[in-house]
Amino acid sequence: MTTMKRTMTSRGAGAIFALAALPLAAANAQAADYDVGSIHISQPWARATPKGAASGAAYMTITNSGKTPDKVSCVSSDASAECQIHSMTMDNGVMQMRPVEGGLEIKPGETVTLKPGGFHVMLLNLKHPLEQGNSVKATLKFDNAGTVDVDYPIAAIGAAAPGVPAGGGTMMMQGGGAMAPTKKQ
Ligand SMILES: [Cu+2]
Repeated sequence: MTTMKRTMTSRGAGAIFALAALPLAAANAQAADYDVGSIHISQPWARATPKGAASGAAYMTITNSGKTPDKVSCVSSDASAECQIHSMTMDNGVMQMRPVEGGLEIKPGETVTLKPGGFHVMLLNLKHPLEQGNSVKATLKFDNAGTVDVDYPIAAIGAAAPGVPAGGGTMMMQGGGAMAPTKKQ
């Protein structure tokens, strides 16, 4: 499981293309990895949002190779007025999400994956829609490791994973009904 490639793309190259016609477009928006202290962040990505959506979500994998637990919070994002880390749980068949108070803990030696249906970076009060092929930046703060700016390449609306086209029956974030069948992607 440690064959993860460290991919650094030449910045800007992927962002300017309008690759809407290519099903694999999202795979071209390669994500960078980040290291801060003993924290490693891999495969950051975000989901495109429909026009008018109030919020969006971003995801990543965080590994703590240090000896002490760390906690991560989202400080700010260039695309939204507010940024939080949320948990998501199923309560009697209803998806509930709430802010992780005090930050999301990453124990020593632990890897936590933020992904649809689970923990996520919540971008609240979007200033503009998140468009596939662009990227969104967020500043994360780790209590021990410090602060890091992460670029999240934006995948398709409803994508289940980076580079994977939107599939049927994908769970949507809050205000969910907004997922109209769209030809845009
Ligand atoms: Cu949320």
